[in-house]
Amino acid sequence: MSGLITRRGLLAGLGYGVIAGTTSALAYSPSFRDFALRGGEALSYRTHRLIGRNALAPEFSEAEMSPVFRTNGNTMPSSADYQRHMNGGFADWGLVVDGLVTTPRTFSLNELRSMPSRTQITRHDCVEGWSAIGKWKGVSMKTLLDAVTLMPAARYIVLHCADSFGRNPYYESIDLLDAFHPQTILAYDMNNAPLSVGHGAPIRLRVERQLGYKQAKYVMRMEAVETLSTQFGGNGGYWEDRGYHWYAGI
Ligand SMILES: Nc1nc2c(c(=O)[nH]1)N[C@H]1C(S)=C(S)[C@@H](COP(=O)(O)O)O[C@H]1N2
Ligand SMILES: [Mo]
Repeated sequence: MSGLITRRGLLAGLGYGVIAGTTSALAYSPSFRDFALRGGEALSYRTHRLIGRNALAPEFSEAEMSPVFRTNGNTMPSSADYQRHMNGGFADWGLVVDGLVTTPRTFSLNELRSMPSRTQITRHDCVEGWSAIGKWKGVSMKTLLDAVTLMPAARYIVLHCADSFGRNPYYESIDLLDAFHPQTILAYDMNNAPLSVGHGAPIRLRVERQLGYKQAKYVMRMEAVETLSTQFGGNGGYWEDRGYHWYAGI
């Protein structure tokens, strides 16, 4: 127990305060934001990986939850497929888990909801300079990956989303340390209610040691891959393909 507290204190001292402070106060300027993210990436990636796979992001109490949690980015995927699922209450929607796995599977929303769940109250930090504390309930990514069995070559999990900016789909990716981290969940509830469309229905990623743009909404498919270089722009995410850093540690 004291070991955990020490590691968490170290994480807070080394990475969290520095980067969270820069992103909230000064990140409005695009050039400073770039600088902050690039400087922060190396520091936090090293810190997280040195401290270990299980260091936890801070969790908060019910009383600390933000009265308003704004939406950002896309808030209504326009594809016909998504609209059809949305209008049907996601009743015949399914999360595809495939790629470098031995038994690819599709999980219905009811299946996801009947699996063991995790609930966490965490702070979301957007590089545009706002934060909010919210409560998330969902299934651990580990539970899903254990159900399909990763092949030895798998190194990253790519999250394919239903929405796009123009012709470019939103997507994200994380490495296996974050994929198996205890706070990495596919959330279907937010603040005690089913996830709204604005916040990413039917499920969205929560990967709590990283910034807002990693928290992929409208996740339709999880693909295990060996390399990110062959996906879309090759940098591991929609924003990463436009210059943001792949490891957005806080
Ligand atoms: N699919 C998808 N996921 C996304 C985005 C998006 O536009 N599309 N925006 C990202 C950004 S920049 C932020 S800050 C958060 C916003 O989540 P919220 O709308 O629940 O506040 O979602 C992230 N995940
Ligand atoms: Mo963001």
